Amino acid sequence: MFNLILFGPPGSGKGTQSEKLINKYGIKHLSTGDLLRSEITHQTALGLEAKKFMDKGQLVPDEVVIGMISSAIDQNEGVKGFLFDGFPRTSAQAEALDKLLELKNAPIALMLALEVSEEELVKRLMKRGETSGRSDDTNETIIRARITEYRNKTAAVADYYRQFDKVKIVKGEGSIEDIFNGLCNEIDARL
Ligand code: B4P
Repeated sequence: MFNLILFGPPGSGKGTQSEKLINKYGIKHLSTGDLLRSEITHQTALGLEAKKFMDKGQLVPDEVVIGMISSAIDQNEGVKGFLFDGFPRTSAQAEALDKLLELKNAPIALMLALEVSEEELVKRLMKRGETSGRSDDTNETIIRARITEYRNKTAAVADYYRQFDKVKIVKGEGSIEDIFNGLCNEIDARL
């Protein structure tokens, strides 16, 4: 198995690049943001609980997200690998993911970290808010709260993987194709 993490602040292009990466490498996309939004659409108890946090730009509690990812991994036996998008977002999530993958003898091969300036992030998310229908994209205060959550709780996750020499930083500004090529170069060097 070949397991990757696509990392970066909200709006850094994780969702956008994930689509292209899974097509090229044939691995399974697991986005906690998408999984949570699907729970909200289906009005499950988990979704209703998660929405309270997401609407404020806050992270959903670790136990909720870890349980969700654990069952998604179990439901996808036999895949070539996973592309984790938007997960892990805290050190507790990173440690939990390592334990889950240890059981499958398939550790994380690489974390790709997209780097984008804060002003560009806000601009992209406000623009997406015009059409996405996502309540967390429509208001600049909520967008900035998400970026603050990233700085306070998520950025340190890269340090966790850095100690195992698994982090590669890729410039996340410029054309989608150029950024994609930058990501592929790092992956191909590790394959
Ligand atoms: P996510 O769904 O993960 O959303 P995101 O980080 O906001 O977006 P992403 O990074 O994928 O967007 P993209 O850049 O592709 O999370 C939403 C919420 O769910 C979180 O705030 C949190 O509450 C909760 N959550 C999710 N996972 C969690 C976890 N593990 N633990 C706790 N809570 C969790 O796209 C942004 C825009 O930029 C798009 O419109 C795109 O078209 C545009 N864009 C992309 N690349 C571009 C480029 N190169 N140039 C110009 N525009 C570009």
